[in-house]
Order: sequence, then structure tokens, then C-alpha cells
Amino acid sequence: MTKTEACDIYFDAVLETDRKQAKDVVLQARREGISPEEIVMEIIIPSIDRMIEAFIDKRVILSQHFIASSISEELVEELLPDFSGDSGPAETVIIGCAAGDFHGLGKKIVSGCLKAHLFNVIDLGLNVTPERFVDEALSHNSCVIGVSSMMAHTAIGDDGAAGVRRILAGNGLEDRIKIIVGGAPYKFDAELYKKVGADDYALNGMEAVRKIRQLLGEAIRP
Ligand code: B12
Repeated sequence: MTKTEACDIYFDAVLETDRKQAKDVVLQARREGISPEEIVMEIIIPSIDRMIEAFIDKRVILSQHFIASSISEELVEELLPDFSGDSGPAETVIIGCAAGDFHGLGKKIVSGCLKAHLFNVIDLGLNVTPERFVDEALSHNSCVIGVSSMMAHTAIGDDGAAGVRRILAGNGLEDRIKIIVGGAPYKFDAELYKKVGADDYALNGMEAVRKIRQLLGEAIRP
């Protein structure tokens, strides 16, 4: 089975909300030597992208979407521990979805990539307030906060990265704690991260690893 064939079978399975078939194709891919990273990046994520097109064309409905992404989330969760890591620094990164945002899959993938590269990741989950992001960064002595926003208003609004920036600025923490953002709105506007007060953005988990390493190099520890 090629990765393209696996992607087709996986897509059909999630489209039919057939959890067993989706899991079977992942297991078969693993048996055939496709790595967990390739399964996530080249089979599961492209299938979600195809799902998006189907949703836009009105070939699938929201509940199908929801089940498809829940199945994908579950399978990604199972694959993440087997990602191969390299020897990155044992730094702590705080990550979560902006307040009002319940799209967790992308964040989970980023979190998994960071863990695979030996970062200590504190995943605050969905719907996280700016205050909580900063409190957790301070209590874990973390120099990077990652804010995931999948919707325009959670990216641009005051309760997202802009709110985190406001608190950092108000407390003299801007040199110490850096902000990285990600999610659909940043894919469409490469300058958006600056407008919301972030230090950088990343389009996927692997890029997040590289950019977070850069930000850690720029942060000034107390
Ligand atoms: C699946 C999905 C859902 C699922 C979410 C399930 C889940 N567990 O996550 C469900 C069905 C629940 C859902 C609900 C809703 N959704 Co929705 N959803 C999507 C969809 C189709 C795909 C998102 C996804 O999972 N992508 C796959 C992942 C792997 O990609 P990703 O998230 O982009 O993540 C990658 C990068 O962005 C980056 N990244 C992500 N986060 C971070 C964080 C950091 C720090 C870094 C560095 C990088 C990074 O790395 C990731 C890995 O590669 C998008 C469409 C789209 N174009 O994205 C709409 C979309 C985001 N949803 C949308 C909407 C409107 C909604 C609802 C309001 C619908 C409704 N009427 O109820 C609700 C809102 C719920 C809420 N309050 O959050 C809109 C937002 C429109 C806008 N302009 O604001 C979109 C764009 C669809 C559309 N075209 O209209 N949704």
C-alpha cells in the first residue's frame, strides 16, 4: 500500500465515520513500515484537508466533520508517543487554544511534535484565557507560550495572543516570555502574527519545533 492509497482509504473511512476502518488502515500502514510521523503528516492531515474541501462543497455536514476529526484526534494521540525524537533542550513550552476556540487537533499535533523533540509541553487544552497562559508560563518557568487560533475572531480578538501580549507588556515580561501562534487564519495572512502581537508563527508542527528553538534563543531568562 502506498501512502497515497492509504490516504484515499483513510479519507473514505473518516468520511463514512468508520472508526474501525480508519484505525485498520493506520495499523496496516505501520505494519508496512510507514513511520508514525508520515502517517500523521502524509495520511491523516491531508485527509482532513480533503474533508475541508468536501465541507466547503457541502458534500459533508458539520457532524460528519466532528466525528472525522475526533477519530483523527484519537489516532494521532496513539501515534504521538512513537514519534522519533532528537536531543532538543529540555525546555518547557506552554500551549493551548485561545479563549473561545475549541479546535484542538492542530494544537495536539504541534504538542506531539514538540514532545517528540524532547520539549516538556504543558498543554492547557481548549478555551484558555490570556491570564491563564501567562500564569502557567510563570509557574513553570517557561519562556514560550503557544496560542492556537482556528477562527478569525479568536486570532484577532483581545482574548487571544493580543491579550497575552497585553499582560506581558504590562508586567515587564516581554523579554522573558515569547509568543508563537498558529492555526488557519495565519495560513492565509503571513503578517497576521505581527498584528496580534506575537513574536512568530508556524504553519505546522515541524516548523513550530524549529521556530520555538529560535525564540528560546532570544528569550532573556531572569
Ligand atoms: C475540524 C473543524 C472543526 C471541528 C473541530 C474538532 C477538533 N477536535 O478540533 C468542529 C466540528 C468541532 C468545529 C467546530 C466549529 N468550527 Co470549525 N473547522 C474545522 C476545520 C474543518 C479543520 C480544522 C482542523 O482540525 N484542521 C487540521 C489541523 C491539523 O490543522 P490546523 O488546525 O491548521 O493545525 C496546524 C497548523 O495550523 C499549525 N498550528 C495549529 N495550532 C498551532 C499552535 C501553535 C502555537 C503553532 C506554532 C502552530 C499551530 O500546526 C498544526 C499542525 O500541522 C476548519 C477549516 C480549516 N480550514 O482549517 C474549520 C473552521 C476553523 N471552523 C470554523 C467554524 C466557523 C466553526 C464553528 C463556529 C462552526 C459552528 N457553526 O458551530 C464551530 C466553532 C467551535 C469553536 N468555538 O471553536 C471556521 C472558522 C471561520 C473563521 N473565519 O473564523 C473554519 C475555518 C471553517 C470555515 N471555512 O468556515 N470545527
